[in-house]
Amino acid sequence: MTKIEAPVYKDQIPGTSGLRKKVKHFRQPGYLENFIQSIFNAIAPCTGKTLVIGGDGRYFNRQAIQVIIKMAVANNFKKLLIGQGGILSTPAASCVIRKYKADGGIILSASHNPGGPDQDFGVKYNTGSGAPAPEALTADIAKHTREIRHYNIVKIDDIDLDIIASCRRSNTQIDIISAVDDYARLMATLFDFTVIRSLLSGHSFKMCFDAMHAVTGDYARTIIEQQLGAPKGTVINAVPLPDFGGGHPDPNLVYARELVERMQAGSGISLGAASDGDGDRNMILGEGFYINPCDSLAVIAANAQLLPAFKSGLTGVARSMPTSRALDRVASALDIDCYETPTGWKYFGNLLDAGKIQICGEESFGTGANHVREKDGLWAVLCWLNILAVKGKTPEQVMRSHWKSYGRDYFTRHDYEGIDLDDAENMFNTLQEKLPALAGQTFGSHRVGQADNFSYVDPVDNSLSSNQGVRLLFENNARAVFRLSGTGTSGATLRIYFDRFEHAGGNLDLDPQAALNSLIECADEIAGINAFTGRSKPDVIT
Ligand code: VG1
Ligand code: CO
Repeated sequence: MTKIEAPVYKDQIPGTSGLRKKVKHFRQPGYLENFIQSIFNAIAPCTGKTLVIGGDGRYFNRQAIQVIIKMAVANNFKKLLIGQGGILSTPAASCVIRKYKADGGIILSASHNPGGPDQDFGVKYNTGSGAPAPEALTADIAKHTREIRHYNIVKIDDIDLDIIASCRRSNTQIDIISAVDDYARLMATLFDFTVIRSLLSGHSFKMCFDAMHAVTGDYARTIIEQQLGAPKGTVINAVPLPDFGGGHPDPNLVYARELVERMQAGSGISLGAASDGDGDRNMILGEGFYINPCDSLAVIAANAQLLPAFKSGLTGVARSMPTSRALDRVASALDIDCYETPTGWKYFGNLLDAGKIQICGEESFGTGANHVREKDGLWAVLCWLNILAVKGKTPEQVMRSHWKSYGRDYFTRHDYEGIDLDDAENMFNTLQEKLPALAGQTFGSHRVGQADNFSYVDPVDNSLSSNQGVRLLFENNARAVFRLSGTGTSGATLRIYFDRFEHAGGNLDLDPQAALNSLIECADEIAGINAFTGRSKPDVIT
């Protein structure tokens, strides 16, 4: 074992979902190594522990895994479970950690961010429950990165990641396992595969799943085509590529354009779905019909009793704060608890572990449940398939009848990407200063009822997370929420979320941008987006 002196990097601070930087940044001498050793130092002692390792297959995935293996051996881990080819989708990694009772896992992914030599890479640590490291642990890892003196590594040949086999190096057993099998088996226990199979193999129902050249390719082919009998070719862009084919593996209306085009009205394709770089996000489309993730979450919760996994009902659900309150309406109809958490999956972990919730989600195309501790793209698609198969309806019919019973929460998110960090900070500071005086003021047709910066006290461990987004709550029950992204790697990304409720008897057929237009204008007036950033319109609207 060699101890190598570690240069200290001051920017190894995990964001919303792990440490994300450009590949070039990760390739600085000792950069990856220092962060990995800091994880190991934070969870020490490593002796006797089992670690899961896998990634989304993006550029630098394989090299990084070889480094992590050598460091894990040097740090005396008992066992490593590594996805074949270095691949594990984020939900599959969570599944494997739980199934084999590993002590934790390292997932290599920058999720929906592009990949390639000039693009993004990321590292995240999940705990023994399979959940993303909670805030206290990520803070401890960051502290170790500033105090690190050396890292441990062994000099051994690279391990063959492509063949399922076991080997031993020093005290460490290294198992290369199937990336797909455990996850696929778990899915089969959660859904009625028989009813989905008859839907997919019939002639009246066609679907298209866009893997966006990212990690879900193999998972979707195995489950949707091989096990559920959908015709070959149902999964498109199914081969994972290190640069995701040059695309942006983010399943939304802007970046999943190929799917959106295939799903135009008249296409005859009943269900369209896409997943992101690491397989934890999902977008659901009907024929010529977009389903907002907030609504998708609400539909899944409302129909949970149709899914074998939730036959005995739900006790609670949760959503991130900026996610629309469509879920809350379902929870109140079901008379179950509904929690509001900060953005990021790590905040759901305690609620899931404590059995307080079974289903949860975020507006950012993330939906999941208690079967793993990550959001799960393919799981959400299987939920829809199962619900559609039982109901014998199209996605649009299911969505419209949901709105007819619960009303509709119009929602949109506007992203301003790559803005100057100082501009973003100035805008936020000014907005923050204005907050105390905003209540009672009227902007256009909207009167501010409450204006604050969201903080969250975890109901399980009482930990406090503050500064989780500026909320403007209007008296007509509309909201505007402002956050800065914690996953970007260049400049700042400003996210502004808008939502308002339209009751079941109101106009349910508006275009969300039109339905929210006056709110959008009012938010700009209050925050001065254009004045501070110089931008007149968002880069991405979802
Ligand atoms: C974004 C989303 C957030 C999500 C996170 C990780 O974070 O808004 O809801 O949990 O990405 O998703 P931010 O800080 O950029 O807004 V993934 O699929 O990138 O792991
Ligand atoms: Co992701």
